[in-house]
Amino acid sequence: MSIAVVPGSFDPVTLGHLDVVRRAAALFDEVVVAVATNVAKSPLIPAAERVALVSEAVADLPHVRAAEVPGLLVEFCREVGATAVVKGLRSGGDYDAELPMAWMNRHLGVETVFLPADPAVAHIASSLVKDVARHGGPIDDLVPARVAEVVRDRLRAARE
Ligand code: COD
Repeated sequence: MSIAVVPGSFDPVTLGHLDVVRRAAALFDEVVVAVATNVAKSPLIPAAERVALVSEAVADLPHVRAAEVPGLLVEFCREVGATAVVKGLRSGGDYDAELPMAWMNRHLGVETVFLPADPAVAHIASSLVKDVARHGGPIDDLVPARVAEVVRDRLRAARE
């Protein structure tokens, strides 16, 4: 049985992330979407809610689930029995950022599989979704409907 982990901050989960999750789900018997907290970023949405939003977005895929990664990604991979990490690449910039992590994760025992972003969603980044929403722009075709609602609510609460 092949198991893969698709990790990210998912703050918020976007249609770009979900495209990678669906394509990973076609390649592996089981996929665990690992919601981590990137120490370099301070999240808009708490981890437990990000897990709930991802779970809702992948509810139609029976062999995909979401969970929070409390610490080291490779430790989490071992716990769930995953032999691969799957990541999406939108650009050379993503590649430059991802390659050192892939090398380190391989050193620690888990290989990385890169999937090129679908050009239809390659422009979507969580940071840009928040920026567009922060300035009152439309995000409904960038994230699932429930996620758009949560992002707007969280930004409104942060302003008050
Ligand atoms: N299309 C395709 N792929 C996309 C798109 C899109 N539109 N948007 C984002 N992606 C890809 C990104 O390239 C990335 O691969 C992935 O989706 C997740 O993106 P983010 O922005 O949600 O998440 P990051 O980059 O902040 O996540 C970093 C991790 C949390 C994965 C990393 O910090 C980590 O592994 N942390 C756990 C602790 C650990 O093990 N550290 C050591 C790592 S070597």
